[in-house]
Amino acid sequence: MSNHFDAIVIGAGFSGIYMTYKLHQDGFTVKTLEKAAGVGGVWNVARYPGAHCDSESHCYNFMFSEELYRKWAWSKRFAPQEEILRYLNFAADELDVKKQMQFNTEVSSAKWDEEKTQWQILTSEGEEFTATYLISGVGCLSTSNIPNFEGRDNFAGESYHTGAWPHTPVDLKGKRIGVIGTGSSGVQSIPMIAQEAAELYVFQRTPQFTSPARNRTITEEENAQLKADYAGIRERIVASYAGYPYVRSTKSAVGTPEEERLAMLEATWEKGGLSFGSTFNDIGINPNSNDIVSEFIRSKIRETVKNPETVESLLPNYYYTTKRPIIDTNYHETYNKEHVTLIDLKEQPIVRITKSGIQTAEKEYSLDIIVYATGYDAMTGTLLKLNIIGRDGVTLKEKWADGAKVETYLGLGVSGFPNFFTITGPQSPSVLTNVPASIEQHVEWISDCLQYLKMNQIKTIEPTEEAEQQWSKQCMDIANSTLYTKTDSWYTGSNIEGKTRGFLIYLGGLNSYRQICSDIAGNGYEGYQLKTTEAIK
Ligand code: N01
Repeated sequence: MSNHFDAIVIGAGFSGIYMTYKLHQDGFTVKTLEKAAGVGGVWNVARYPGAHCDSESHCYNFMFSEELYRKWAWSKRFAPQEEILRYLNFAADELDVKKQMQFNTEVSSAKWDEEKTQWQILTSEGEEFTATYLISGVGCLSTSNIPNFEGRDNFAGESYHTGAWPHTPVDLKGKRIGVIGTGSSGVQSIPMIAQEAAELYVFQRTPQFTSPARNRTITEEENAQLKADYAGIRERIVASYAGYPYVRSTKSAVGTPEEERLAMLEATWEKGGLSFGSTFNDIGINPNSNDIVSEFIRSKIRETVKNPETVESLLPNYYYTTKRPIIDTNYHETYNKEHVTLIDLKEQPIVRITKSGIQTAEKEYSLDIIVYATGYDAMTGTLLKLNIIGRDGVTLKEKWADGAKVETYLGLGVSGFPNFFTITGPQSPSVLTNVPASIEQHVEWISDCLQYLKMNQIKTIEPTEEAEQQWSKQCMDIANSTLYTKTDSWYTGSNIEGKTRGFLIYLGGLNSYRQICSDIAGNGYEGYQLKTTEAIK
């Protein structure tokens, strides 16, 4: 059997499933390679206790097919991991894409062959594939980050990373458990772990802003309404700034009188979900507006947490939303439990991991289990691990100089890497949107592009360096006009030791981005070099 395909897709999450389907529908031969044993991407591996999505379930799914949308009903406002994984299996089966997928297959390198104008893809298992197009669907948050604590391997108990949780049950009952990290994964898992643990120690470096999820069951009646409103929801998603079917606030926090402002904040707090962060339209750009909302959340934390010392340590002091906003269920309430202790790493940093637990500057905490909720090498980590080698033998790692200068065109392609596409790549709106909405836009744009190339007998497509530099500058200029770049976070890469600080997300809005991408395509793929077979000869 030939191992040559029109396209090799890497990853079988939301991106890989839809890309595979589109390519197959459009008559391209496609093979999708997935490291894990099944579809699901991050939802197949981040199985930690309490793992839920923070986008509302009715819009955290494929919207391109009304039939698919109508066939699936979510049980909860915010779906748990296992239900999302079931959904992705359902979608892959309905779209009949598993036949094109090969699981348990990790890409170890992909090299551009200039002479044959194709990619040569090798897997860890020693298989070789060739393909005209290489399409990455590896996601932005799929390479776990475990900080290099001294003595990490000496721990005699069990340790787990939230993003690589075992597929078999982990017995937490009656155990002494330490959780390091209080981002989304920590905040979701801590209340659940507390229900099982005999003693729970939370090792917190930075206190986080979180607002209530207020998760609940979706009634049959609501589901029927959501199904009936398919066209409306889709239209609102497509028109929206962030890929959600909600109308953006038009009110400024500083510009709204105090009484009205408080009432608005109370109302969105009660409503729950990520829309709390959008109560006003200037939280992300105006420090004074941000302070108002930040102080409102701090007041809620003060009201909730009883221990005065603990509460002080839990009060965040960065600009709200400049770290990924978190929604929670009983997170701060958990610190009122007798057996839960917060360890403020600003006061007593971790010195090392010992055989029996975690040694801080003050004392050793004896533990049976350590949970690393320490996040991901986001945006570029997984792409770089693929060992992609472009024209003239230049690797993506060299091109991006170990993160010093990550430049892409639209977050969709990289100069020097012909016929290579990245779904929700760095410098696209990606993680600052409802990600499936961004994925659909990218997959459809790539599909249209490949059809255009086929129709016009174009052999290779590649961004020009100039277009790439301009796009990267535009991304950075927009980011610098906001408060996002003022905080250390995985958005800026500062969570990874040695990674150069930047900001690899296009913040101009998914709606504007859609327009830019479609104008570029409409202008014959402006900013790209297109070469026909004749030109290559
Ligand atoms: O990771 P994070 P995450 N010593 O990077 C701490 C998505 N997601 O897995 O803030 C001590 O946010 C670090 O501290 P600090 C979502 O987009 C979505 O929680 O850097 N602590 C921080 O507290 C999310 O944003 C969902 O000072 C260390 C934590 O570890 C993204 O994934 C659910 C440390 C890491 O937080 C990542 O979330 C889960 C060290 N050396 C995830 N290094 C939903 O849909 C790091 N930390 C709801």
